[in-house]
Amino acid sequence: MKALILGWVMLGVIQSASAMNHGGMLMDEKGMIMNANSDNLPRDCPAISENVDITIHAGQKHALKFTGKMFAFDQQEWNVKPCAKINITFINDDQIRHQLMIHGLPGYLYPEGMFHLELYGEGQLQASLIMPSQKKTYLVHCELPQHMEKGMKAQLKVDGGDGDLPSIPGISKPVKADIYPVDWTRLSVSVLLLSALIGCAIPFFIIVNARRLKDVLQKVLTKLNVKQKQNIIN
Ligand SMILES: [Cu+2]
Repeated sequence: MKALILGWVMLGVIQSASAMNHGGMLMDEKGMIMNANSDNLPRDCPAISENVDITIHAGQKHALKFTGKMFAFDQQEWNVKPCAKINITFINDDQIRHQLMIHGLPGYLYPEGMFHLELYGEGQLQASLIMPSQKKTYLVHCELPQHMEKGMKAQLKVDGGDGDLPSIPGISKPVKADIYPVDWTRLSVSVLLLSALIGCAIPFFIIVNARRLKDVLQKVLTKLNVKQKQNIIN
């Protein structure tokens, strides 16, 4: 009996160690939730206006529809009413780490103005937040190096938002467009001219030598036929 009680106590210790809760932060071996808020109203909200359930997928496959991008969320924009409570289900479809961060929130409710979900690999997390009443566009992104630049950027609008953020895939133009310059050296110009010349010459050569090519082809086919028959006889 003593051993059983000791086992239960040990299990409790292990579980509490693997899922730690430090103030507004919840952490385990799969991921992390920071600054979730499902109860506290922003100062400018007399009540929650609506409950919105949003599922957000993150992963490389969602970037396939955007040229030159490598990572993306499955959607790039969400729109909610002022004082909406958003219940987010964050699903990472990749084997690599992704985050879902929302910036620009009021600091007295969300430390550093930030709501943060993170998954170290495939999996899912759920957390809620309550938006203020202000008509505003919030940045949603993954802050891992190069993930936002490679496409993992979106926007959350409250009351229609106050404009589009730059570089949202499929929505707004990038601040700095990706450029793929050609290095026009003598060699690259020569290769281009030579390729164009060969490309023009090949059809011309085929038309002029059509008969000769036909004869050659027939001879080759005849030889092949003869060889085949010999192989059958042998
Ligand atoms: Cu990411």
